[in-house]
Amino acid sequence: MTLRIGIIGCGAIGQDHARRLHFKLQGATVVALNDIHREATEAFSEASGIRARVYEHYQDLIQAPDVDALLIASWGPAHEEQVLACIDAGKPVFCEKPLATSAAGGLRIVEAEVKAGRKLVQVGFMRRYDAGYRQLKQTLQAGTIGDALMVHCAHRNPSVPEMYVGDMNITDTHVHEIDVLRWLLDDDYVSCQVIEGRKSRHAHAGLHDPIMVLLETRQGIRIDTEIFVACRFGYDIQCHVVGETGVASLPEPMSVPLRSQGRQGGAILMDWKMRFIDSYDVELQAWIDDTRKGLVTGPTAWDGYFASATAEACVEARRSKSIAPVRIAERPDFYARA
Ligand code: ISE
Repeated sequence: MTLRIGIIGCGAIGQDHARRLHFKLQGATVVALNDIHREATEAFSEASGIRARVYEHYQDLIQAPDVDALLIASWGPAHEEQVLACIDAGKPVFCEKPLATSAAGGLRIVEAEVKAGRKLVQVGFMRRYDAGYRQLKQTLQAGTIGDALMVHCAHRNPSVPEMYVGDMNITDTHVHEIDVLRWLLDDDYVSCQVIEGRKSRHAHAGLHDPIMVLLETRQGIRIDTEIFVACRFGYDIQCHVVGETGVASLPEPMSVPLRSQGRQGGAILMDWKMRFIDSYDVELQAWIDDTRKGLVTGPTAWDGYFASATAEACVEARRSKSIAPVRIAERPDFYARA
């Protein structure tokens, strides 16, 4: 059975996913689209060759009898309501991060899913599907560097749009480290702190950039992450795990090492969509395969809630300029770790 998918939110990433699902991956077809910009979506539907039906209201798209599963790539504040509507309709849904923009919103989704009695939600934390992070996790699991003690990370973007302001460096950007490090270390967070660095002259008015976020895990592992979204030089993701007997690092993306014009080096990616492009394919193929079997094996609603609650604690820590506890509700058995 080919999985018939409806997509809510057809901006840049929604369009990329639509093409990926429809033309590149196996076992799925895109049959329905919805976006607040209806005309642009109709134009995309035609120009891309997908030729899916465009719905004015996402509620109608979710209810459509020929839509088996949903992918949500609308803007973050709309996610909670849309995911809840999918659960209500009993349809599997892949939701881009963040699952919800507040801890309370994430918890409402968790509660709705538990009530529905089966897992329907997967969250788009694609770094878990990245070959480099997977190799790093295998290295840690093999015990090659002993137990992890500290982790040093950097999440650098060359620039961000004007609409990226306030705490988005936590809720939109650092949320990736929040999820992937929890998965990598198989641990949960207990406290956090945010330190603002000297402000770069390239940061726009509504944003303090760079910042440093410190997390402490239940096992006492300390994590520092530099988030620098106007770094100008490239899209640069670093992760170095310090263990008892060694350091294991996230592999750099492949690029041709150059010796040329009196210099030695290689290119650095500029576009974040390219850095994890392969992991999007692996992630969505796994989601299609799982959904056809009625399973969710990727990041769950619980993981999405955990990320939103941790991000919220970081925002609180930033406001209070102090170390804030990461307060998490009791995990329902439904989401017990394997
Ligand atoms: C964007 O939404 C992402 O998901 C990227 O991975 C991140 O690097 C960027 O800062 C976000 O705005």
